[in-house]
Amino acid sequence: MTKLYIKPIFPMTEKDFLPNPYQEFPDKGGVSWKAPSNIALVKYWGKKPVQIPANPSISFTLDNCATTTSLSFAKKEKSDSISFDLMFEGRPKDDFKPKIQTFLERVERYVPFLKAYHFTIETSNSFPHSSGIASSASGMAALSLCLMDVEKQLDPDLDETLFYQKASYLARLGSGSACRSIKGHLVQWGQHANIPNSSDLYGLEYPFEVHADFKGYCDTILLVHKGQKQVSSTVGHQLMHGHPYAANRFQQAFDHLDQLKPILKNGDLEDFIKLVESEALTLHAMMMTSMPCFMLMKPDTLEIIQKIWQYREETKTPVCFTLDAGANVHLLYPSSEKDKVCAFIEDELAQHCENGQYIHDYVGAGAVKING
Ligand code: 2P0
Repeated sequence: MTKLYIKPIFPMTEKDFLPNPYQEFPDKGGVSWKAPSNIALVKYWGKKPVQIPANPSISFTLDNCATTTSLSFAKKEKSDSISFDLMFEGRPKDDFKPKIQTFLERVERYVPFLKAYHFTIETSNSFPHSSGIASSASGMAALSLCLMDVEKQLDPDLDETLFYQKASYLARLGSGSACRSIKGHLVQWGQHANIPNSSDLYGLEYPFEVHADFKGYCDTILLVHKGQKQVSSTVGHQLMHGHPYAANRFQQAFDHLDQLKPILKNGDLEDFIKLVESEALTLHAMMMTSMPCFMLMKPDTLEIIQKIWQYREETKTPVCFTLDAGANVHLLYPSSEKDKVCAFIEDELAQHCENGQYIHDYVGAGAVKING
């Protein structure tokens, strides 16, 4: 009897991201993409080589906080190495180059046109560079989409689903959380037995029902501390190796994704708040119990958290916080509460922000191509 081999559609493996033979090589060209930042509800903290998360995560895609990247390319004589110039907000930025170089070397296997061209990468952020908002997620996502756009010119038959999946795959190799900055609203990353098609290799648009309230959810980013972090996320991830609480933490993230399913479906804000705040403080608890230990929260971070708890208790407004790997506080609330919460921010929270600064953002639809 002949056995029929049916290629599984999912899950995708690394090999599925190797390109088809390229059909044509234009001499030069240019592409531009704008990719948003994201804020995790269930956090990625801990990884295995190469950029494989120790636990699954899920994030809201943001809208206002974004990176726009233009990639121009010109064929070169000798195609034996990767070469590029980097401009950040209109000026050459050599200190960003090593990270981009590492990224391009890592992805070269999947986008083997890289050595055929000299690239000029021009990138800018919608948020102030020194705001403490991580630009690596939006930056790597925007650059990966530009690379995929070039690949689409070399392989016009490239399927749209694969285009975005591969963009997320490439972005992950630049910065883990970047793989969640391609698509919109809610993006899940990391294999989970109860989430069909979930993968460690790329982010997935959350496949379950989501209550309408979460689509326009607001995130006001309170800029508590705009300076350089004392400990980078890369080091923080490493410190999860041999961490005394790592196994329990990873299990908790799996469990939280299960628990989120009915919460997101029903719009159950009370349980949403409990889970999201627990995730934020667990992330920082992992930092505080690493060896060596470190702390990224500042006194004003704690003042803000106390005020949020008090305000919620007194007014019953469903507002909560989450934290990234830094001192800034992300204030999350339904758009229907916007007026009330904005007054609360101005009256009570802005005084804890550096120079009184904060950024209003909300859940967005994902990256977009910029037509030049
Ligand atoms: C997250 N963070 O899920 C978690 C929560 C920060 C706190 O992913 O080393 O910049 O580039 O893979 O993605 C920040 O880490 O780390 C992060 P790399 P990344 O958003």
